[in-house]
Amino acid sequence: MSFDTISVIGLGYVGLPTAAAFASRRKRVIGVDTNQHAVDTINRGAIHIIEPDLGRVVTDAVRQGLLRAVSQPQPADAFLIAVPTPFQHDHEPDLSYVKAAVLSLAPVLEPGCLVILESTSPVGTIEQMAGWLAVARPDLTFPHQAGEAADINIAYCPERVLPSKIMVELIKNDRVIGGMTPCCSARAAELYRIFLEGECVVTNARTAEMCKLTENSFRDVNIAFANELSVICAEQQINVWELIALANRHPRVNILQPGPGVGGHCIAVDPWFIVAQNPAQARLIRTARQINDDKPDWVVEKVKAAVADCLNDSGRGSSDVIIACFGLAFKPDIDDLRESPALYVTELITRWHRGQTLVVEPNVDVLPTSLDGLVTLADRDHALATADVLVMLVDHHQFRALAPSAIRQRWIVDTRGVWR
Ligand code: SAJ
Repeated sequence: MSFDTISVIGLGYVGLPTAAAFASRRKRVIGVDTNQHAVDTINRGAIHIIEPDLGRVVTDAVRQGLLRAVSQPQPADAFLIAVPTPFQHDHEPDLSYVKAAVLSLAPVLEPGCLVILESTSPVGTIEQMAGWLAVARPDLTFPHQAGEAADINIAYCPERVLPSKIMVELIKNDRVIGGMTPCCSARAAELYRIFLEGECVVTNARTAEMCKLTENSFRDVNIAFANELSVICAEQQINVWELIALANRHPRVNILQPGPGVGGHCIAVDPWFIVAQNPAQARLIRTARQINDDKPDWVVEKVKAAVADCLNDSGRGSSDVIIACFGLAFKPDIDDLRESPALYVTELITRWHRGQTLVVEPNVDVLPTSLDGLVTLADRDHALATADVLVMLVDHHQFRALAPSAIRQRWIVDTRGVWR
């Protein structure tokens, strides 16, 4: 069965670009989202998220009648699920969005349909998903029941795109395809080849699920190594960025960069899925998570020490000291504040600092509610002219571009090595 109509469930940072990519290859695409604002915005040909090049592709697709958004699934030849998989308070994965998406599409499934899960998920989710569908649709057969002869094909094909480069990475990156049977994998590969320039690499569903978790855990562990080095180097009065640059001259050493912690909704979350399923074995992965999660508190201690020095030297009262925090986003040159260590550090500062706190974040116009009334959104030059203590949290290009002569402050906590 060919793929004339493709449905993407979840129109966020992954689902909407994927829907747009299929539509740009002249496929009919039905996007589904429970967020009515997202549905209305997309149907106007606009986008509700910030991502380079996405707006143009969505506008074209909607104008040509190839992409439309709805709030309930409709019949299609293939369904791709790209909904969030956060964790709960105990770090256990929360599959409620995946389950809701699966159950919402069950009524419109027909023999020959392909169902793909793209959301980052713990090992075994695809088998669980097939079980939910089998209960919802006893009139159809699924791969765990009928193997290659099943009415419905199911595969796990994780997304791997980097926010801010999604429209390029979606097309160019290789795609791991984990079908429940070889036939499921073959059909999933056929679907992605509609827009994919990278390779489709076929494996089984469990390996594909673990592969996604492994990629993000690898990065988390490596960032933890850099963050641990930064704490050690502070004790030893060594510049960690110089140290890493020197060590990376070795042909087999490639250390990542320390920062105020690890943010976003992927790298700070996904390793916990491995830990939750393998608590006794995942020792390094858990420790890396803890090292990265502890880093914001360490940064706040450095800010407290800088303010104490400033008070000693200037003889002023603590309420006269102005702190300026540079950056709130979870990484450079984006507006996404989810799980942002920079935001967390700023929140912690406002809990003890008695003086004014300025925030410079060129990518947002409105402060998050957690900072409402506690800080002042300031422009870069005003903050540099008035603040006593500078806290560099996110190396946005506007901050990297600053000449050293623009910075007169003596008290600087630079978590990104920009103003070293
Ligand atoms: N970070 C550092 N030091 C570094 C690199 C990153 O502190 O050297 C921090 C960033 O500042 C940020 C966090 O790590 O707070 C995560 O940023 P990131 O750029 O490493 O990754 P994400 O979360 O934007 O996207 C990741 C990507 N995964 C990998 O690179 C293995 C992306 O390909 C995935 O598709 C995405 O997670 C996802 O959706 O899972």
